[in-house]
Amino acid sequence: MGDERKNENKKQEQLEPFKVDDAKKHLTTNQGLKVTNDELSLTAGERGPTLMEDFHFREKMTHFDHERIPERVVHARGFAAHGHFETYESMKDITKAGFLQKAGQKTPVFVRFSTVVGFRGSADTVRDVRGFATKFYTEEGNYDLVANNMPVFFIQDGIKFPDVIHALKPEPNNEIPQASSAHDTFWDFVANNQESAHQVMWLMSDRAIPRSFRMMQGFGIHTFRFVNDQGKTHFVKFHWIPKLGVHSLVWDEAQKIAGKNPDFNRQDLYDAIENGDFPEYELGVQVIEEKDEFAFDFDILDPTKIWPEEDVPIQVIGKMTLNKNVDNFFAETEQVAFHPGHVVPGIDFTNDPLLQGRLFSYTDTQLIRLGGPNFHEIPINRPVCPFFNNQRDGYHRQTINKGKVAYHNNSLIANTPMPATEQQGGFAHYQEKVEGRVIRSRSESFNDHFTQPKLFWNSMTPPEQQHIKDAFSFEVGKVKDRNVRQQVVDMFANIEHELAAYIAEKVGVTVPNKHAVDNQKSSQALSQTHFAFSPATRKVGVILANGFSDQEIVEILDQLTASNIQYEIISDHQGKVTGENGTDLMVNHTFTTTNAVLYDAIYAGGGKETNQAFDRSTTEYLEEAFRHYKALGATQEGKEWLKASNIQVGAGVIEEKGAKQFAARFIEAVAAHRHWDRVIN
Ligand code: HDD
Repeated sequence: MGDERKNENKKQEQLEPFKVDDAKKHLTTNQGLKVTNDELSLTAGERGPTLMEDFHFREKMTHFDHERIPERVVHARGFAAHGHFETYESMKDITKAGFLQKAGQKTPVFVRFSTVVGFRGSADTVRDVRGFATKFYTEEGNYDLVANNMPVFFIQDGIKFPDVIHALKPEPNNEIPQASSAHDTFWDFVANNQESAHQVMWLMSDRAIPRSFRMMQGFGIHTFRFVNDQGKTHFVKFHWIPKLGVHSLVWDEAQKIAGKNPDFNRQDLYDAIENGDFPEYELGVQVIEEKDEFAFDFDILDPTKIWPEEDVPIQVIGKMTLNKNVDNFFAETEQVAFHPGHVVPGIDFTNDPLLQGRLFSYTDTQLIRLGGPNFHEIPINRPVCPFFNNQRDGYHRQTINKGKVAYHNNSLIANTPMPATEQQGGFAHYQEKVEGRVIRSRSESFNDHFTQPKLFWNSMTPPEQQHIKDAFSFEVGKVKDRNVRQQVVDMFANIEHELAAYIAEKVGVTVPNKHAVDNQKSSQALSQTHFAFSPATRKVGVILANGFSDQEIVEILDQLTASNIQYEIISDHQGKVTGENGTDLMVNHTFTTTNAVLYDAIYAGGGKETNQAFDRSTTEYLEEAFRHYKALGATQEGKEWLKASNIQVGAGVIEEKGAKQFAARFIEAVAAHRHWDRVIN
């Protein structure tokens, strides 16, 4: 256990010497010279010109002028945290990866979540794929699992990545719209690149508007290989499964949050970690034996396909816990450099043409973004194990390699640093036999673009299907070119006629003939209802006015805390609210500094001292939360507010007598996440 504890903290220990605390120190230049004044430039006379010899001014200004680096070309907006991964049981049988050999083994990790399309300063809650990139700092070098929160991708070949991203990003003539796929070029791309169908179904689903980074899955997407110490390989897909379940916002709410708090998802992750509510994700693998490579009715190398869990079950092999926020956003979150080609012995690639394309792109992008070939020396990117080779020099080199030999082979230092054998931990690429002509062509086995999107559609519950219909209607409805709208509807008629007909009607184009692919199968695991539901770490807005009934409220709030629900007290003024028997509670927000969309549920606790403005704000909060299918609770005067909002009890609207009974039912309603059976007029 001692050793494991040591490993768990190894990255933090490595980062420590790089940290600087400026508090209570003298201000100096970067050369260490103490300065006497930081507010006035050096001038010739009090009203005279600034002097060139003012090195302090020049240094301060030059550094400022160079503070920005290019944002990532995709996944520009992200948020990251530190943590560790714990292996549940030895995976020795199928992989020799060092960090998967022993139960209880711990490996430090750094995870960056992101949106794909928006610029660095865009909103968190846009409809988009989310990145989920994990760097495992293993004893054998860094292993990066550069994943997304959807299990398939838009394209099948890396060479098309610039095309899909150009279509998806803001249009180049006017740079509109920001962080949105709801525009002509994206949907034109979709209709003319039908391999995108499956990912687009996921993008139109609730998965694209996660409630929290803590409540979304991660998928390695590609088929990788596990290799054991006998050299035997298995095909493998990776899954992250959040312990809190998989939950999403509703679209109207997501759009409003983008204005009310564009940092909604990053704030949620930051706060959870600061509160000690460490997010946890289990790592699962799906494994296919090499002999079964062709046993499926899809090509297992095709990144637009999933392996249905009914056919290939997931085996859970470990758990990741995120338990530390970064100390400095730029140094850590912005400078971290992931790469799907960062592998360790025991994990290898396949011929998935998308993966092969990625293997080029990631180093290349860091060279421009981080300004040279030494980005591996930036503290967040360094492996925790030592590294030695004959690479030298380049911008911002930190390592001071001693000696005069920087080549191989040599005799001066006994031909070192020397390659390792596999037994010594050297990485040997899997010796796959390959042959073929040099061609630009794709296997026919990649050509079925509609059977699996239909499986996804079949697997959705009715509310999830309705959300997909609405999302398509919104997005395609934003497309100005009628011809593109028609092409999209015609394309999705290949998957589900009911869906296509619905969109056609909404976006004003012709309903296509029925010609959907024939697939009746469904997979329960694709629906978000398949995952955990829990009240833990949910956020409840509690509306109180002066004169609330002390005893009841205090008991209910205690019950919320006991279920690890976070609550904030909302009133019409800051400071405190006082109960009828003199209990003071601190107000967290006024009606104007927060908003109903920022909570999972609203509890109208009551209070006697209200006025018309108070009542109007309360009604707005309750109606908004009701429209977004959230749990609502009311006690005492709160019941009057509910009545004034014309909200009926039932379907997640709780009005129970007695603090204990109320709290129990309300907490249950919060855990349910949303109440889809509610009728909204
Ligand atoms: Fe990528 C970043 C995930 C296909 C090229 N990608 C990036 C990030 C994630 C992914 C999570 C952000 C990493 C971070 O937080 O710093 N990308 C994926 C997944 C893909 C995928 C799951 C499909 C399975 N990507 C993909 C292709 C290419 C790229 C096909 C190019 C051929 N991706 C990049 C990039 C980025 C990147 C341009 C931009 C910033 C970076 O690499 O570091 O190289």
